Amino acid sequence: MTAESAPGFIGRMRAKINRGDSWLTYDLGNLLPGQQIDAAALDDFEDLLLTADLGVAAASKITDTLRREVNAGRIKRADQLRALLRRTLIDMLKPCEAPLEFPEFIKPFVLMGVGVNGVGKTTTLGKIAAKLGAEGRQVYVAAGDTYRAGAVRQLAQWAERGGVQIIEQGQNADAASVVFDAFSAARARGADVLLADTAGRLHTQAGLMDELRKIKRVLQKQEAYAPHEVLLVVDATAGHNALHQAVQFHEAVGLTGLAITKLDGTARGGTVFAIAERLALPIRYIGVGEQLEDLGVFEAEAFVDALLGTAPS
Ligand SMILES: Nc1nc2c(ncn2[C@@H]2O[C@H](COP(=O)(O)OP(=O)(O)OP(=O)(O)O)[C@@H](O)[C@H]2O)c(=O)[nH]1
Ligand SMILES: [Mg+2]
Repeated sequence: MTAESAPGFIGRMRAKINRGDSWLTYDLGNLLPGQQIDAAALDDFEDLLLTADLGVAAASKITDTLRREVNAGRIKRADQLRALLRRTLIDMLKPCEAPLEFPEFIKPFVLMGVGVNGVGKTTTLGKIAAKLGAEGRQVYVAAGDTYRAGAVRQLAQWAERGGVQIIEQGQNADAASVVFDAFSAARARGADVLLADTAGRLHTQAGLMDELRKIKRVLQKQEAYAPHEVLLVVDATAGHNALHQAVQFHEAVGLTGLAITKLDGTARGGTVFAIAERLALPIRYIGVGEQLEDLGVFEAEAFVDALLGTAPS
C-alpha cells in the first residue's frame, strides 16, 4: 500500500468507525457535562472503558495517567482532559504501528494468514493481494484452506479481481502440499509475494494447529526464513476473545503481525487497545468493511483521531 492511498483510507475509516455513538465521543460528553473534572468522573470513565472491551490492564493504564495529571492540578477542564486522553491513547498504540514491508530482495516474500473461523482471513489476503498487484508486484495466492467448501472459489474470485495468480489443488487436498507447491511455482516464476490462505481453526483443535506447523515446516525446507510473516487475523467485535486468540495462536505458531477486521462493526474499538497493551505485536492492517478499499495500514494517530472524532494534527 502506498502512502498516497492513505488519505482515502483514513477518510473511509473515520466515516466507518466514528459514528457519533462511540464510547469516547458520546459517553465522554455525558460524563463531563459541567466541563469540570473530578475524581468521580474519572472513576465513571474507567468503568466505561471496562465495558468497552479494553480490559482491566489497558483501562487502568489510561485512567491512571489521567488521574495523575488531574491530581497534580495540571488538568482542570474537559478539553484539556480530551487532549491528554488523545495523547495517552496514541502513545499506547504507537509501539504497534509497524506497517508490513515486502522487501524486494526477498523473492517470494511469504505471508501466511491464520486465525479462527470467519474472522476475515480470505478477504484480508484477497485485499492485500489486490493492493500489491495494483502496485505492480507479481503476487501469487495459495489456496491453503482445503477444508471449507467454497474456500478455493472465494479466494479465486479475489485473485481474479486483483489480477493475481492462484495456486490451488481443490478441496480436501493436503494444505501443506498446496503451499509447498505454490512456493515452488512462485519462486520458479520470480514472483515477489506469496500469500497463503489457511482454514479457520480454534487453538484447541490440536490436529489443525499441527497442520499450521506442518505448513511452516515444509516451507522452511525450501526457504529457511519462510513464512516471513505469520499474520493473525482477528475480528474486533470478538472483544476479549480476540485478545485470547492472539495469545493462543502466538504460543502455538509464533505470530509476526496482526490484522484487526470488522472495526466498522463495533462502536468500541477497545479490542485494539487491549491487544496493544497485552501483546507487543505489530498491527499491520485494519479492516473497516467488506470492500477492497476498506483495508488499510494501521496508523496509531489516524486510528485514535477516527475514534475520538478529533482532527488529525
Ligand atoms: N463488516 C466487515 N466485514 C468483513 C471485514 N473483513 C471481512 N469481512 C466479512 O467477514 C466475512 C468472513 O470473511 P472471510 O474472509 O471469509 O473469513 P475467513 O476468516 O476467511 O473465514 P473461514 O475461512 O471460513 O475461516 C465475509 O462476509 C467478509 O466479507 C471487515 O473489515 N468488516
Ligand atoms: Mg477463509
